This record gives sequence, structure tokens and C-alpha cells, in this order.
Amino acid sequence: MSPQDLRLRHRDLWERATRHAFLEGVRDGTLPQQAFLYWLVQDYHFVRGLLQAQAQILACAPRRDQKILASGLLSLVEELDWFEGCARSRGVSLDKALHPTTEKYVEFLRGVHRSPYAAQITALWACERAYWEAWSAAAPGASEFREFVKRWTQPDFQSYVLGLEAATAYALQEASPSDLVAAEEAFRRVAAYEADFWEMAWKGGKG
Ligand code: HMH
Repeated sequence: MSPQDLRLRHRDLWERATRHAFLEGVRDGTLPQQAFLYWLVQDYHFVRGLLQAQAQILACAPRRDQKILASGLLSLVEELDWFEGCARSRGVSLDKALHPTTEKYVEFLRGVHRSPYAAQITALWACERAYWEAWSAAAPGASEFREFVKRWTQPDFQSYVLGLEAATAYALQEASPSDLVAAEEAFRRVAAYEADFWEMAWKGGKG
């Protein structure tokens, strides 16, 4: 089983994780500002949780994956600075409660270090790959959202995703049958949470 097999076996779920009216709105500029700001605040909190989850994955990682995971951690710290700047310049407070959807997704990722390593790296790869594909579908994006589209479509981010993909392919190759079951379950859960996240942002902005 390869990373590609996972995407093909769960095509419908993956489609929902990477295509959404929210992203069409980013592309053509019709996304309500309220939905965008709702997403901004929730994604900031998501990234804070992802950073904690990834630190634990790094602690479990084989020698070969330490560099990519450590470099990813630094990017996430810088991303938090960037989110804080984005919120400040838009006059939005980040001091808001996590929506239950964000909360559940973050809880899942923060617990994933208790699963076999193949499932951990699969979850992380799926999470980043989903964002890369999702924002790529919105490219180049309406001018007010372009900075965001750029962040997750730029070449550095693409190489990071492909590096995680190679690490995942390797881990899946050496995984036992029960590790593979855990990895596939982790993939499905990440894809479902990604789909829920877009839905939450889209609705949150309306409610
Ligand atoms: C919901 N998934 C979500 N937010 C993100 N920032 C990423 C993935 C990529 O880091």
C-alpha cells in the first residue's frame, strides 16, 4: 500500500477534503469575509495543536525522518507568527474558543503518537497534502486571499509535502499488516476531519 493507493481507495473522502465551496470562494473572491476570518482564527488554533502533535511524532521518528520533521516544526512556529500578524492587521482577536470540529481534529492528532509510526507519518502527510491540494485548486486566488493561496502552493511547501510522502511510502513499505490497518484508519480520519474543517469554516462564517 502506497500513499497514492490511500488517496485512490478513499477517493470520495479525499475529494471532500480538498474541494469545497470555501475554496471556490477563495478562487473567485466571493468568499464572505466573515467565513474567511472564522477560518483564520480556527486554523491558527489548529496549527498550534499540530505543532504539539508533530513534536511528539518527531520524538517517535526513525533517524531517517528526523530532519524533515524538525524542519517542519520550525515552519509551523514561523506560521504561528505569520497567523498572528495576519490577525493583527485585520483587527481580529485570536483569543477565541476552539470550535468542536477543530478541537476533535487537534485531539486526534495529539493522540496519534500512541499509534504505530506508519500511522503517525501517514496522518501528518495526509494533513499537509490535503492543504496543498485544496489551496492549489483555489490558485491563483482573488487578490485579498492570494497571500494565503501562496503559502500552501509555493515550491517549498510542495517539496515538504513530497518529502513527507516519501517518508510515508517508506514507512508503509516496512509496516506490518496491523500497522497498515492503523495507517489506513489514520488516513481516513484525517481526510474526514479536513472535510469537516472546510464545512465548519464555511458555516461558522454564516452563523
Ligand atoms: C485544517 N489542515 C488544516 N490546517 C492547516 N494549516 C493544515 C492542514 C496544514 O498545515
